[in-house]
Amino acid sequence: MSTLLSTLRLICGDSHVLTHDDPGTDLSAWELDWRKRIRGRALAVVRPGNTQEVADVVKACAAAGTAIVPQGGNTGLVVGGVPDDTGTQILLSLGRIHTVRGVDPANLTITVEAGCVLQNLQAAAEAAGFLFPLSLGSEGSCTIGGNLGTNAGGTQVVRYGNTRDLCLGLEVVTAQGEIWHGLSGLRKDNTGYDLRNLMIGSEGTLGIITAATMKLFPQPAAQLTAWAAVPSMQAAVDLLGLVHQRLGPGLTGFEVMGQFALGLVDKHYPQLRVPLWKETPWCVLLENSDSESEGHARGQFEALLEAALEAGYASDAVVAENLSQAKGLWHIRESITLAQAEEGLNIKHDISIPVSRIPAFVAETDALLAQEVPGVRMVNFGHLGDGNLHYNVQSPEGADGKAFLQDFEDKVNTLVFDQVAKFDGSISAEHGVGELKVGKLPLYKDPTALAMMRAVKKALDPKNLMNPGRVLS
Ligand code: FAD
Ligand code: 2HG
Ligand code: ZN
Repeated sequence: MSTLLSTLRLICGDSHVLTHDDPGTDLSAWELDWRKRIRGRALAVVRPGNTQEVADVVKACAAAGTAIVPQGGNTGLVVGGVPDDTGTQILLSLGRIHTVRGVDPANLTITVEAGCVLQNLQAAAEAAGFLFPLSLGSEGSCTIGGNLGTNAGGTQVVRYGNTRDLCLGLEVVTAQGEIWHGLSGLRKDNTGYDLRNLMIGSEGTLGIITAATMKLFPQPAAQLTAWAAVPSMQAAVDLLGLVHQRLGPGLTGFEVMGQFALGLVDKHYPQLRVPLWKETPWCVLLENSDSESEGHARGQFEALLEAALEAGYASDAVVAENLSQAKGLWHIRESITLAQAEEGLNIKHDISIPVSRIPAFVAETDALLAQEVPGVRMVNFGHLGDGNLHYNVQSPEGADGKAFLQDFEDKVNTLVFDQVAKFDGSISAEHGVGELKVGKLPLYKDPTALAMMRAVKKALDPKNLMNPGRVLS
């Protein structure tokens, strides 16, 4: 056994250092990415039990010149959290470090360890009488460390912001194995460079987040959800404007879903009973969180939908009668990713464009793609309230998924990203760069910004051992 592996076993305990040599051990859960695009091979999967063990593991790896890939729930969509295929990298799983360290009700904060599954964090907040608003389709298995690593977005950003906006302080193990004790609950602190925001969204390339202090919010008195059929993307944007005007900060979710995307949910999960989708090119899911009462919320919501129907921004709408119906509607929205995976391999884009320009972007880019890939099927949906579309591309009906990716992935990415640049957008609004977009980033990122990013990486991780080849190549 190598000296490094013996040292890691001493630090974490034999049963928390897993290798391919251990009889009967299957490392697929850590080595295969969620989309089944890439299967890596780790030197070992290492599962430390606390922050000090993480620091000791990082020090041992730094001394051996061995690269580390941090991993939370392995739900990332850009191949950022699995090892490469060399068999030389350590996959560092945060899964055992998952305690809720404490709630400070007066400060409206919760301090939690990185491996805490998002759903468990939401539940801990609720048990303390608060709301932790980050919400993603993967919340049953993604971790707050991964959410911070990717600066995850989700369905409540329009009101509460991204993960970055929800974080006040971090505990981090640096690339040298030092511990930065930055678990501040302060909302104001101007004592120099913002290291917290540098770490958030760095996808494990600058250090390992081991714990975080996150913001809590009062629970709304009532929450109402509506599902509306809208005649065009422009109508969806107009509806968004009306909703902002009428609900103000009460608007907590505004999602758009294209007909083909909903058709996939209907095809693969018919029991979910997708409403209205057959009669309309787009549906919108919107949520109103009210601090007064259910009656107030319902009155406001019904008046809003009436105005939307009258203005022609919506052609039909249903309001969930109760929480279980509302959950059902959200479940349909969250099932699009899974339905698309059932349909076969695909090309994902998590782009952002100024909301006002989305209708023109979609019309123009749809037409260009149809020319480039005859028969292409667009799975277009996402967080319209944030100007963030999942502008996904499914192969033509009956095509072989692997051959489609081989022949078209690069062409399609270039076409879409060129359009995104033309419309002043970003090639990643939520999922990050990972490995899948690392080659494209230099083509679309401001060159001065890219040079600053490289300088930061070199300063904090001079040996390039923290998730190498991700974000920056
Ligand atoms: P992982 O996949 O394990 O890792 C992701 C990245 O973060 C990797 O680069 C990894 O190295 C790094 N990382 C992980 N833990 C740490 C740590 N402790 N310190 C430093 N770096 C770390 N994303 C959205 O933004 N919005 C959505 O609405 C959304 N919906 C999704 C729905 C489904 C069904 C699925 C499968 C994914 C969805 N995602 C979404 C993507 C994914 O869930 C998020 O990126 C999530 O934040 C990843 O968390 P994770 O714990 O699974 O991280
Ligand atoms: C979502 O918003 C996720 O559901 C996943 O970000 C998007 O599947 C996708 O492309
Ligand atoms: Zn999303």
